[in-house]
Amino acid sequence: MPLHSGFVTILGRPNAGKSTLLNALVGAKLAIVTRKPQTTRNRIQGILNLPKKGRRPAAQVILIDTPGIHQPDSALGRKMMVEVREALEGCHLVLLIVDASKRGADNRSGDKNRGAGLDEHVLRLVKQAGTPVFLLLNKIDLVQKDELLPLIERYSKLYDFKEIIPISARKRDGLDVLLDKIVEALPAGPRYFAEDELTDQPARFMAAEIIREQVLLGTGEEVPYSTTVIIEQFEEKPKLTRIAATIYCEREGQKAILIGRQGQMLKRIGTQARLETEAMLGTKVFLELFVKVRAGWRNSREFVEGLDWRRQLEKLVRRGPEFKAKG
Ligand SMILES: Nc1nc2c(ncn2[C@@H]2O[C@H](COP(=O)(O)OP(=O)(O)OP(=O)(O)O)[C@@H](O)[C@H]2O)c(=O)[nH]1
Ligand SMILES: [Mg+2]
Repeated sequence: MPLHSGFVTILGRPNAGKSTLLNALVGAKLAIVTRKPQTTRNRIQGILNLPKKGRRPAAQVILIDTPGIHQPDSALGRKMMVEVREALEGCHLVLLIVDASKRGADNRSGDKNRGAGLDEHVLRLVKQAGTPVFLLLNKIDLVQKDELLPLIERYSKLYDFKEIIPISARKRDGLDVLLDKIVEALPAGPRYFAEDELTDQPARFMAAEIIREQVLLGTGEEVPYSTTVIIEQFEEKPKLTRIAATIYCEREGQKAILIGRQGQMLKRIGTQARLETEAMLGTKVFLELFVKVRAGWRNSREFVEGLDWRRQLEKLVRRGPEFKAKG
């Protein structure tokens, strides 16, 4: 039986559970997850190699996690939506995920960015993609069983979904069925990535995300949304990785919060991020953190573009030979 393969884009409103699903399917923490909406800011690929199982052929599934669909009001938001559209380009299948535990998931309450919508905005994106769509009703661990059928019925009227599958990404419920259906829906195709590859994200960028996750977990109000992390130094030796990173925020008051009384907050962020990075890399990590204010960075297109790790990587590669030539 030929290998089935293809690109599968996970799409949905902020906080629906897209990143949780990516991590659960791949079996590794590739994307950060928090309770705050708009946690994910760029597309993240996770590569899943599946052996043949009964009638299911062997498969390579490339999952793409995306930022939550919202109406952008900043350069950062617009960039996030570009990431969504790019993830949809040329994909073979869309997994549209909604938070089924939210009442009135197709509500028109006026809160555009809230939770589990399946409104015109989302459906328009899906239609543009022009691929088959699975609707995933997530967080069913929070839903009464007898509420599910009416929900499925209501959703099935909104669009010609290829499948409607109730899941709990967090409890890994329904994921086997989902995987079988994904493989079935994908065409026979090549192996796009080597079998030992888990993601296209460089460790350098994942380290920045781990720090950002700790900022999101540790702070409230507008600080999480005004913060970004840039890795200044990333030096990998067999036993020790040296990382220096800057946390950017937009105002002095936010900087004070990030540093905390006697540096307590920054210390906590640093310790937690270091432990996680050590687990990810399998080396000791020496992590140095700085906090800087960059007023209005979210509205600077240039700054936001500079955050794109694909661009950062291009720059590093371009710089590489030059350094060697000098050295
Ligand atoms: N109870 C329950 N909670 C879930 C489930 N899946 C995700 N969550 C929680 O929902 C919150 C958001 O999850 P994420 O995976 O970050 O959601 P996301 O869609 O990636 O969100 P953005 O990146 O902000 O767009 C987290 O607190 C998750 O733990 C689920 O199946 N059940
Ligand atoms: Mg996410």
